[in-house]
Amino acid sequence: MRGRYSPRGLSAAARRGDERPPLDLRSDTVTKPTAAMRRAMAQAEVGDDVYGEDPTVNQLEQRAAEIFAKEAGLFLPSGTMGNTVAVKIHTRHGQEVICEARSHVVNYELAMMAWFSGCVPRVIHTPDGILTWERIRAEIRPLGPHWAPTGLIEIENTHNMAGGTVYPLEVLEQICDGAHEAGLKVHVDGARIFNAAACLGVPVRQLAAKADSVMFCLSKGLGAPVGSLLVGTAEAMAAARLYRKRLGGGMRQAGVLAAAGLIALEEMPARLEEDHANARLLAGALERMEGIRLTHPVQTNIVIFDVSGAGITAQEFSARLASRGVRINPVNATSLRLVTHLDAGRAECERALTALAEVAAGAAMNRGGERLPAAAELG
Ligand code: TLP
Repeated sequence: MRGRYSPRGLSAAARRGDERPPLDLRSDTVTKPTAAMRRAMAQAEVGDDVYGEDPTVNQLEQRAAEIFAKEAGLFLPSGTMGNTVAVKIHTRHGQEVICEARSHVVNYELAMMAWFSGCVPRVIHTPDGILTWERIRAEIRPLGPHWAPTGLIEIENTHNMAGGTVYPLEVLEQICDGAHEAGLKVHVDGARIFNAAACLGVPVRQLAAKADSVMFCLSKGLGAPVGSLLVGTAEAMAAARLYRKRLGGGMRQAGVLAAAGLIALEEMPARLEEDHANARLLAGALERMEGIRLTHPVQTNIVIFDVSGAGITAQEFSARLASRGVRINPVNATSLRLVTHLDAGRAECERALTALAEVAAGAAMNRGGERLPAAAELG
């Protein structure tokens, strides 16, 4: 029953008398809509978007297209659907999609490029998530007696699992120029492209200029509760609209979501540097903790660090941190990812630092000792 006291439901932090709600650094997807977003949602003018009659959705799509200097935009419920639809409009069944080995489109979208578009990924391993035209060119395949032809090049900017890394502008341009000369399209998974733009100090339209389509998320660093956009040519977006419907993404009075999205799009990019500064603060301190190693230089709002030197698994590190009221997820057996965002300001990040330092110091103390205490004992 709701509200009933349950000691088992309490975290160790709460049992110690720390009543603050857990600090959630698992992702920038966890942010709650701001008061301004909630007001705009309540007041949004709406219509049936499947008929193209929702004025707020139409406004959001138009603004996205303007900001990215593309002909048209399409509002979708998620980034996954945006990438799925983009792969579909640019490819035919039986083709390959060239992408980086740790990209979201390969690892976290339930094989949608195979399921919906009949394509397979041709992955390129990189140390930092950043592809170059040289590496891509070597993987392009023509149709042959044994080969599936390349249908599309997909790049992720920022690259999530490489630690929020950013494509240098000239690398992006070389990829797009090379691809176009080879008769191929480029789709950018720009879930966090505003973070990339903030890092480089350039407008997103410059990062998007030569790409054929860009997907970006309103529901990550920009703080909206729901939604992503795909931008590109009017013809491509008209095709994408039909695929969105096929996937069940035709929403009706979606203006309530688009209203929050407009605030995210117009007002939130300007504050992303705060998240980047907080990520640098956390990374700088983590680097000095015994047994901890950053896997990449931190450029944006994502910090990935390896704890194997502390003699503790990523899972155990995460559990011990959770018992101190801070949530972050492992990305594999030895590394964890933390993501800064709108709902975790400087004070919260300092609180996270204290917890991280305690867990790292506890692990270091036990390293070489007889037994690592379980998270529950530390609580
Ligand atoms: N990323 C999520 C998880 O799915 C891993 C996160 O917490 O970072 N492209 C990129 C680069 C992403 O990071 C994500 C989400 C998506 C696409 C998909 O967006 P949604 O969650 O809206 O489908």
